[in-house]
Amino acid sequence: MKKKVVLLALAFSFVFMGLPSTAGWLSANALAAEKNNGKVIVYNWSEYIPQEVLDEFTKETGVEVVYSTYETNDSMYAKIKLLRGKGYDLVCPSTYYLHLMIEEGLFKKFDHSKLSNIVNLDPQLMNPSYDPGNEYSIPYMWGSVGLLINTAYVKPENARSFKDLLRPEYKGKIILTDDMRDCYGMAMHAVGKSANSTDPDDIKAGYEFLKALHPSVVTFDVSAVKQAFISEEVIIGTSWNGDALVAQQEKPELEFVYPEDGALVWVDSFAMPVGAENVENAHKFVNFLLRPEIAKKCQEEYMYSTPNLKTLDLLSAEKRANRTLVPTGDELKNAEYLLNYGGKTLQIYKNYWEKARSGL
Ligand code: N2P
Repeated sequence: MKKKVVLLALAFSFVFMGLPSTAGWLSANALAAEKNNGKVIVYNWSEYIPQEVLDEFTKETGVEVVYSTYETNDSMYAKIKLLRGKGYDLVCPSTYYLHLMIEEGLFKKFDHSKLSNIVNLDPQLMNPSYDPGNEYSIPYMWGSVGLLINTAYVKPENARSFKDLLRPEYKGKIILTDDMRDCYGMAMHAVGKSANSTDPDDIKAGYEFLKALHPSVVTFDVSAVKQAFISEEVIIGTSWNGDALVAQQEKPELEFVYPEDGALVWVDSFAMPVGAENVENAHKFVNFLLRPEIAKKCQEEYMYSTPNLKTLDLLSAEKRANRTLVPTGDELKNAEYLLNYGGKTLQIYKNYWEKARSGL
């Protein structure tokens, strides 16, 4: 950033001194940044791409990034649907919303010939059932919902599964993710059901769990989870693994647990809303994020798992061995991907969720 300011100041001083073209002195990158190559309008999860990376993209390409953020898939979906896919060039839905939005025709296809860095992505995370060939979605980050505990107060053996949240000693000290799929998914696993179940009896069982848990919950939240743990307002609850790792940097006694009853896994992928106007720049932006060293910057800032195999190679041995970040053992044994379960079932979940969240 500082460097950019210095370069601009230099350029201005040349203009004022009436000197001829500065092309010989300025780097190719700086020159590119002076050209206005248009923009790309990105709507993404908050705390997901560092400002430094956005600046670097603009500096290199001259493309302005118009960037805004959301806290949940639900709010992103509501907006894109309302605008009928206009107004944004890229969004970053999780698996199940991606699935739904592809079905609803809200996205347009990527041109893979413009995404040369796609080869860096882990084949295991490519070609999902809901988007064969990744025509509509390019994985950006992946992670899980598990338990976060403060080991100063919670013994790991008393927090092995989501079910343990019901233990009386946690009453008034619990935070839950304020997101229907993540939170309800946790409840479904706690009662031994699939988080993607469409069976009304299963869904009711999940609701009963949430209802029983409600008196113990201090807050439902997505944006202040780290803070709630750091300030010790809560000592146990559900969390995304990235948030857990970032909070841990400040409070080492925090520990992320992959619950025995099964974590919930998501892959967040970039997709182009059907009304996207800056398609060329959207491709440039995604391809830039797929560069190993750029994906590394994003990974290091927010601590989610990267789908970029070349980036994994660049991480320190300590990081690669961190099972919260790179779950390669038993951690994901009973884990489940959240998938779209369709309109009628969604409504049943929503009705129960509204009630459960209000403690009714
Ligand atoms: C980062 C958002 C994590 C995304 N703040 C969870 N799908």
